[in-house]
Amino acid sequence: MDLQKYFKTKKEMIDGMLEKHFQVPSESPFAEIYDAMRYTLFPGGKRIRSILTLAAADALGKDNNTVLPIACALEAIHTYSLIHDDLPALDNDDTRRGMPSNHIKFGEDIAILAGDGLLTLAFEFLSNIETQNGDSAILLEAIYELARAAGPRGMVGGQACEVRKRKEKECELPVLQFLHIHKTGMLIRAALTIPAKLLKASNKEYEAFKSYGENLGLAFQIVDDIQDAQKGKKENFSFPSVMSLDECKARAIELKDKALSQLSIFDKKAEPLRHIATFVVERMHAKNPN
Ligand code: GRG
Repeated sequence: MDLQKYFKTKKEMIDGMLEKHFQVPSESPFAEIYDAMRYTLFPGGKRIRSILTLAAADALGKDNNTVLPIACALEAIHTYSLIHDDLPALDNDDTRRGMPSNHIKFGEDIAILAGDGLLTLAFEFLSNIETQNGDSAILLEAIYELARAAGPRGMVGGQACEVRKRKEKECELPVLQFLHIHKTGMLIRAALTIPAKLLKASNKEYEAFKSYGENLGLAFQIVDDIQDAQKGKKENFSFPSVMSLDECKARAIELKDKALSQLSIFDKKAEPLRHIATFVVERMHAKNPN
């Protein structure tokens, strides 16, 4: 299949829906906070989490429109995490995707609020979904899943552990894995499990998505670390700081293969998910990755 074409089509759907949520007239009292949120949301990055959500719906043979609010919620949370992560109190990064970071452009005060706004909007998008047959119990489960993945026992918890560990300077592999499974992996896993919940996947399908997401999430972080190391960036809390680059690459491939094996219960409708796993890991060979 043509994965680039698939990405383009899905990105257009996601961006189209996000645009609808992020329009506000310039004379509105909320224009500034919307400007700040839009600044990091558009054009955005790879949209990998939201595309995974649409690919999960495809694998189940379900309509993408039903899960588009989940896709938007994930992009909103991911964008908030990047804005807050760049702040002086955390990573203190002046640039993001080759542009001034949000706080450099809008100031720390508005950048903090832009992150808060995006996080809150994510739950607005999800709770506003119209469920088939008015099944609000399923919607509640989906909202719970997102809160759990993004919160203090998920992404925020992983980040908090990393902040604490950074003060200790050293980090061994099991601790590093724990941090990244939470910081990066939980949101990627949620990109699969939330649509599974909402689309009433079977237990077997849900578990397969969950494991695919966990393995892919960790592979994604290892590949990100490999790319940073290849650009000459030496990070203490990265996989190349505890393993050789060859060992990191072998581990990423092993995780990808594990992710792929979870998809054996699905038919060819899961081809996009299979190709995405390969794409994520092959990026470690790219000369100019984005
Ligand atoms: C709650 C402040 C806070 C942070 C949570 C996710 C996170 C922790 C911080 C973001 C910074 C970071 C580099 C995290 C590692 C995960 C990762 C590789 C993020 C980049 O995701 P991509 O590659 O980004 O999907 P694009 O630019 O494509 O959207």
